Formats: sequence, C-alpha cells, structure tokens
Amino acid sequence: MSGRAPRFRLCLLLTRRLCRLAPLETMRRAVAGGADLVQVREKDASPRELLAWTREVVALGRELGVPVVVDDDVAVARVAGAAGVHLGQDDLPPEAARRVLGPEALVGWSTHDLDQVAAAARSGVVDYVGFGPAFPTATKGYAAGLGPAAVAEAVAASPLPVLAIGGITPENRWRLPREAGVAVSSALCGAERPAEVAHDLVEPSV
Ligand code: 3NM
Repeated sequence: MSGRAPRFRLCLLLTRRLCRLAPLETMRRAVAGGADLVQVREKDASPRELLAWTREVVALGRELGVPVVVDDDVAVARVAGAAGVHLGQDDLPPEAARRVLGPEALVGWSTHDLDQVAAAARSGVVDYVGFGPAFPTATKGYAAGLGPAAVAEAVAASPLPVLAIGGITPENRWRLPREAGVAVSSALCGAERPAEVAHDLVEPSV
C-alpha cells in the first residue's frame, strides 16, 4: 500500500501471442536484463487457461525472484498464488481487490489522466499506477500517445510510484522521466534478445 511500495523500474507485460521466443524464455531473459515485475496479460484466454498459464509464470517468478501480477483477474491472481493484480478502470475497484488479496498483495491501477492518478492515491489501497499511453501503440489500439510532458506531470503529481506504459521502446524510453518505471509489452515480447532490450530500458546508454 501507499508509503511502502517498491519502485519498479521495468515491468514485462507478458503476452504469449506477442512473443518471438518461447514466452517463459522471454520472461527469463527479460528478468536477466533488468525486468523487476512481470504482469501476465492474456486478453483472449479462458479463465481456466489463464489459471494454468499464470501458475507456470508464478513458478518461474519464484525461481527468478521476481513478483508476478495478473492483469484484471483477481480470482486467478489469488488462486495461482500471484503477488498481486493489475486493474484497469473498468475492472473490480482496487478496494475490492485488496479485500480479496490481503494487505501484502501488490495492487496496481491503470490511469490515463491526473484525476485518475489522484483517485488512486486517495484510495489508500493502490501500490503503483500505470499511466498512459505514453506513446502510440498498436497493442491497445491507441493512435496517439499522451507524450513525455504528460507523463512528467503525472509523476510530479503522484505520491504513488508511476509505471509509464504504451509504445515504449529503448529508443523513446529516455524521453520519459527517470523517476517513472516503464511497463513494456511488444518491444520486449517481440524481441529476439529480450535481455538486451530490457537492459536498454533500465540503463541509459551514455
Ligand atoms: N495499457 P506496448 S497502453 C496494456 O495506456 C496497455 O493504459 C496502456 O503495450 C495504457 O508496450 C498498453 O506493446 C499497451 O505498447 C502496452
């Protein structure tokens, strides 16, 4: 919860259909390169399939020492023993997720404007906010991004850690504030060398 939240530098948004390598190999290499949070993001899986897959990701997360959160699905997060959940604005409210998952769980909330960032802080139950889309992205069908200045405003306004999200690549990451972590799907999942890409997303080249 607020005040004791870890600050994540790089969240791998792991989506199997976007992965060039085997998905668990993508995860292994992204974590080796610096990803310190993994989100299971499968929009098309049935609950049964999502549970089975999440169990595999959680097991690898334990081996690698990286927390795994589940996109949207609080029940799957709980049953699979995930570290927590990442919620969109139309998912269960974070208060409800917190009640289900308990005080130690990670609860992230996607935000898209400063009012939503403020609401996340007021809730008292959110650990970090996603803020985006930072840049245009086909992954979620956003033709325009909010841009680096909007991300900087969100970071300045937010008492909670911010993970910028949407269209982020090693090429544009350093246009975003360093105080923000980043959450990345296609640039990591689609990579032939996820460790190198992860490294370039957490370490600016001089
Ligand atoms: N949420 P990629 S943008 C899942 O703005 C998601 O809330 C967004 O994938 C938001 O790194 C986005 O491939 C897509 O652009 C992230």
